[in-house]
Amino acid sequence: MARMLLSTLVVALAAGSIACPARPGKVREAGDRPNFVLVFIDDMGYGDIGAFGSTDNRTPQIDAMADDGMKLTSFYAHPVCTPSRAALMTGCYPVRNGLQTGLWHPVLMPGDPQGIHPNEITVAEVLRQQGYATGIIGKWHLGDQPEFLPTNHGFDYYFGVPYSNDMSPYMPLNPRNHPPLPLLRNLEVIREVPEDQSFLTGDYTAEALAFIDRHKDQPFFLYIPHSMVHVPLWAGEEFKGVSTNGVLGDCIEELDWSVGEIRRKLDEHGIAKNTLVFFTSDNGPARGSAGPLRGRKGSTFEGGVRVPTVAYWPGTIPPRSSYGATATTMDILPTFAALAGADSQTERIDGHDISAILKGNTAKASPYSAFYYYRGFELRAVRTGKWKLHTDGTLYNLEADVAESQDEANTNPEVKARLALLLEQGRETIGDGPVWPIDPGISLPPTVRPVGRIEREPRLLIPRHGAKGQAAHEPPVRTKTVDVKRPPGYERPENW
Ligand SMILES: [Ca+2]
Repeated sequence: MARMLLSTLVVALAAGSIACPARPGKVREAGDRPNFVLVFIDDMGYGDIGAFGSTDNRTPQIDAMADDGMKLTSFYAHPVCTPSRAALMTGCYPVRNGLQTGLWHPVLMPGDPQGIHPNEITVAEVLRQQGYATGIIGKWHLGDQPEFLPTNHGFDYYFGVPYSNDMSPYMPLNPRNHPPLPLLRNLEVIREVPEDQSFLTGDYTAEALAFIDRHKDQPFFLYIPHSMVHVPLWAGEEFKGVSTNGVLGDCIEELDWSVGEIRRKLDEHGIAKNTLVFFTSDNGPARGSAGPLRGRKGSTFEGGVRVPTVAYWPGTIPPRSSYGATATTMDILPTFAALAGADSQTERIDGHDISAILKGNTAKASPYSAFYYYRGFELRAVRTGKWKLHTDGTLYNLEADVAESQDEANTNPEVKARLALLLEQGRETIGDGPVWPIDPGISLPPTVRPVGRIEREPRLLIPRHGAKGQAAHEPPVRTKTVDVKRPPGYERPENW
């Protein structure tokens, strides 16, 4: 039945003809399917909030939510923005949907001809099919051509910056000649984001609260992928200088305020008990703290991918609870789908329904017999239980040594052999290749579904300014969409 529903959805999407289901305006009752608010911070490290040990940043609202809900302490994302968001939206390893990198960079760039394929099924599409109102306020980063934008992938409403906030003309040197940073409402550019981005978190929060106001009487899914704390860091006027940790601390205090406002709004409407609030980050820290973990953003050490995660649903998630086994952003789709009454567990999904864990069964073992760490298309490590084997042969016991400092490969050869077998299975069933699969001569395994790719010349959302400041100068983004050579400025970054 679910398979049929999903294949019908695929056909409808491929035809570009999916219609919004009718939504009754009845008053919500206890026991109704829950609303979902998914707060996704950019580049927030494992050690950046008080509930996960930060003494640099004050986060009383998020900490209170953790006290009143559940901390997930081995919760994984992926090393950088685009693959991480692809996994979150589709419940799959990003290598499956071709979004393990952008075409010319570890993430999608403005005017990239690639993006999320129309046949991919997003959590928003699954929930909309169940009658949910679906909104995204913030950073999308799964393609900026119209076919790839959120309102063509299951979201009724979009407000935000479609990719990273450093893809602007104001970054030092701007080596890639980025066009002005656009702010969108649905498919329309409503303004150019100036160098000063201090309004962003405040405007996102206001939009999120207004979305809740509009949809409080029906099931809704509100996805809030904040642009902060990706650089450049800009705190709102009321938060400038409030922290003892510089502008990063100011931004984190503002995000904490924003989370508190969401919670206050749910209380105001009396829908807190009908709403699962899920707070996490898209990858490890760029500027912040990974706490006790080794590695940072971009790395497949724990610090690159293990993210601070809190789930809050009063009356359903037990207060002061904690889950320490492996769970991941890929679980969001199947978990939300299950709670909304849809069955999405098909061969397309790598994630698992963790709703029983969230409801208090925290003694439950991880649903992952193996979790795989990828950098771009390259398989770098596997975790099962407490053990993690890197492809360089180093083995770590994450329960005893979360910092991955003591290689135990020599003392545990049987464990190493068992995990090496899991790596082989991952290579066969998910894939493995170079970090940059676009390099000429590389063919992808059949496990990789096609990435979305437009055939025409891509367009920038805002025409690039001319070199001497004249408006509306838009040279072609590239000369040939099928040419895989990187344009100048898109060289492989160091350490990739
Ligand atoms: Ca990020």
